[in-house]
Amino acid sequence: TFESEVFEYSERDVILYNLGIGATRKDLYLVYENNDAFCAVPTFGVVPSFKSMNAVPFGDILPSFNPMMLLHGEQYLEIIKPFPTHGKLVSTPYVVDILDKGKGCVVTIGVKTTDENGDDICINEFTMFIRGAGNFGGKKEGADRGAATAANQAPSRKPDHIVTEKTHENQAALYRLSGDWNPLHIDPDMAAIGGFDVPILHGLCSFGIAGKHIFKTYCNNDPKNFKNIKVRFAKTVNPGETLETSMWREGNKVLFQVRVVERDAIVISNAAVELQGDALKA
Ligand code: HDC
Repeated sequence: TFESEVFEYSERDVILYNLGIGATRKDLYLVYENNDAFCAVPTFGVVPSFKSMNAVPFGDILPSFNPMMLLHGEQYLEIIKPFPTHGKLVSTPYVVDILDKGKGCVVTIGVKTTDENGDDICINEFTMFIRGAGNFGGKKEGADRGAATAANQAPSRKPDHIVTEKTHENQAALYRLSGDWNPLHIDPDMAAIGGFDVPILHGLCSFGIAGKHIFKTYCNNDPKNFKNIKVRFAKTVNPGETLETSMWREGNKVLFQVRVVERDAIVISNAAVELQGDALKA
């Protein structure tokens, strides 16, 4: 394991996160602390772990590491206890797997987050795809870790629900204030080093937007109904593009994918949310 980091937050951080994933003044329960149902969209669970992720010494794990070649490849988040709207949480990262995919190296870092009493709050798995860092003679396939590695193939039938949302040109500039300060998402010169024409949107911003669509559609706006979420970031998204989330309910799972409408490109694939609680009755 790596160093633990403490993340102390207030309602302000919850509102900032919700705004960063496209909540509006009309979503009072997401942007107004005095609303009775005020809560963080459950994908907020990635935020407390970020400080600890930023401290992971990738240069020690991977020789000649270039941060601009790192892309977020996949994310898994499991919520054990819904987040308080303020508090102090402790996150501890650890290495889950390092894979050699030839054209890239795939590194998965797990992060366990607990509250002040030591009770588990959530577990994340961040999978990073580091372009050009493969062919080091490592293993090619990881272990089956259940929901964290599920293939989640989108069914061929028509989606049960589709939600479309245009992101804002300033979406990445706003989202980064929730803790991912990576210059790839704001600095045109750094984005160019990574091979991009413009700073790209955070994977976890699209993840949050899609997670919000599923939360609103299937969870009756109650975080207790949202168990876990897993996605693959299949293609990059530029701030300003329109995201279309297609959802298919299959038992306790909502399989989903996200398409950029302007380019007809699937940007999130192999994705699902597992429901629990009252959401299973519907
Ligand atoms: O899928 C390609 C891609 O571009 N995806 C989009 C990536 C993206 O936009 N991510 C979000 C933005 S970046 C970001 O948000 C950074 C953030 O700030 C970081 C936060 C993390 C904390 C940091 C702390 C410092 C790409 C380039 C990833 C792969 O595409 P290709 O090169 O075409 O690969 P392909 O031929 O399809 O597959 C090769 C093997 O790799 C596996 N694979 C593919 N996509 C993957 C992936 N593995 C994990 N994640 C992905 N997204 C394939 O399965 C294949 O493996 P195998 O040969 O075994 O089948």
